[in-house]
Amino acid sequence: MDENQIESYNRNGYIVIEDMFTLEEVNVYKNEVSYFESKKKLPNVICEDNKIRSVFAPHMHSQIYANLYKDFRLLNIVQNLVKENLYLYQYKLNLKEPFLGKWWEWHQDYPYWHFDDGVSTPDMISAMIYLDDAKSYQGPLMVIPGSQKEGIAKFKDKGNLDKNDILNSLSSNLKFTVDDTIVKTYADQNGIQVLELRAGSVVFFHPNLFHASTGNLSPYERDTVIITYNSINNLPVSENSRPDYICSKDNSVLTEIEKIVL
Ligand SMILES: O=C(O)CCC(=O)C(=O)O
Repeated sequence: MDENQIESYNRNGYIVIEDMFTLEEVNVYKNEVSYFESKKKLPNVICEDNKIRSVFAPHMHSQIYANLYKDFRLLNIVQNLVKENLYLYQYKLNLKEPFLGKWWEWHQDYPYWHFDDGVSTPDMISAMIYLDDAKSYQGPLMVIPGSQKEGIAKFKDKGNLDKNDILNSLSSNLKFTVDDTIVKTYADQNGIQVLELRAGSVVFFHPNLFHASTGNLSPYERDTVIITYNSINNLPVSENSRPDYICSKDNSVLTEIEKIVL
């Protein structure tokens, strides 16, 4: 990473590295997704309308995913941005089925990690790897540049949605979403970027960045992997800690794998 890329991440709250993974690599990760189709009963496989929305901790079931989060290309960038020793905090596949895949409302990730898990600073970063070419009609990630500077933004009133129910952070009705007026203020100021990217591209984003995505009404899949890294000096402290597959208890410091044998 050069200084300009680091400055761009600090200003915008995200950076895109196009074609970081080759199509050959992406095909391996994509094929592995089908392993979870028959695993819908597992607690870490989250379904909506009987379709898989997210698979948490895929590395606990798949050697292929167990290698991916240590890939030197990912760790190199994350290390340059967070500047601390890192461990794997959260890992998931977000699968948006053709015709049915549901949206993600405007939200920040950090409130979940702060309030549910007791993480005290946003010294974290997520890497979203596209496993499909994603056009606007498939519901790719949308971001509002610079919105991470708001810190934890005022939440939208979600009526009596139970904030203690962990499932309310996993479905399309999210418990912590950003207040509409704040979203509009930032969108008016900085615009909304729709990240239409090729498979193999990666978005690195800050935990306080406002982001969202629309449903997938297209006949094409929109599969992604999201890996969240945390600083080893920022371990969560919560009395009601969430399951390991959502908030990893394994805080071994990550070291890079140079060449992953697929
Ligand atoms: O998959 C997406 O489009 C957005 C996912 C997201 O925002 C999240 O998992 O927090």
